Amino acid sequence: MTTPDESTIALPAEVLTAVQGARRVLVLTGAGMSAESGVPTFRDAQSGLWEHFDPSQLATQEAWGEDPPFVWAWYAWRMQLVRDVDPNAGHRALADLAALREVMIVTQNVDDLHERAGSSVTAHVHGRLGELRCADCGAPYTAEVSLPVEPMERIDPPTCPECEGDVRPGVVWFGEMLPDAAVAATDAAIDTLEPGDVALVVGTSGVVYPAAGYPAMARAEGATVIEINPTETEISDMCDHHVRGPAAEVLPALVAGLTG
Ligand code: BJW
Repeated sequence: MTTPDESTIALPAEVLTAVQGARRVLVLTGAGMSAESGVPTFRDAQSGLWEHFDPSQLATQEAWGEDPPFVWAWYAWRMQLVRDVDPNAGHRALADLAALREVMIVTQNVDDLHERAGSSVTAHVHGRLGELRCADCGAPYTAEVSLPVEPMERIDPPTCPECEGDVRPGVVWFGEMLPDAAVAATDAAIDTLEPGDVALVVGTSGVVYPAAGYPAMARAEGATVIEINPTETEISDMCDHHVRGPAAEVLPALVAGLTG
């Protein structure tokens, strides 16, 4: 876990002023939010067994259709990895921010680190790793699954007790629709924004739609859009302000600036 060093973060005065003046803060998070917890970002080079595989090809129905045990083994490994890490200082800062402003978190992340830090999440737009369901009949699968201690190349997915289909992770693969409830909750959250409110766009490359369109939707409601990311992204141009630093340092500095 990263220890925040607020002194290294140059928080632009206009960023602090914008958040100070906001009634509501919409927080749109991507994989970079969990990077400092030790969860690799989606477009980072993968390691070990999966280093030769492109995650954007593994996260598809086609990959699952071709080889469910291979895809399940990747997800089982990631479930195990997420279970063993902790929320970072950025997750905790967002939980603290909720005591100061109305905070609505919409995340593309399939982990549960916001919740474990104490935040209530408005929407997981790409689903959740732990919400398993049958790939055939859609029945939720709630039994314990055994997770590998070491990565394994193939693991048979659990079997659905209703129809004997393969059980899959409750995530949204490319080409699949986002969950209706998550889309509705996100639209409703964006609709509540008014001029003077803020959208923090944290740790996303802004390449995957429709999520990459949410910052522009927030801006259309009058919100000031602030990107928090060490590097420039596909959506940097439409953001009002940028803080080029890691989430686990910038977010604690932002909350400290509001309270200090
Ligand atoms: C840090 C940091 C630190 C690092 N601190 N930051 C419009 C135009 C073109 C295409 C489409 C379109 N609309 C829809 C599409 C198709 C497609 C799409 O977007 N394709 C594009 C890639 C071109 N979208 C879909 O298919 C979506 N469905 C859909 O639209 O349904 C309707 C439809 C159906 C059929 C046809 C057409 C439309 C579904 C998208 C599902 C995405 N699913 C995944 C996998 C989830 C499961 C899993 O985890 O395995 O979601 S893909 C993957 O990307 C994952 C992520 O949530 C998502 C976004 O990634 P993210 O979070 O941005 O991570 P990275 O790794 O890309 O970036 C990390 C960032 O963090 C970087 O910028 C770093 O700099 C930064 N960073 N350290 C802060 N410490």
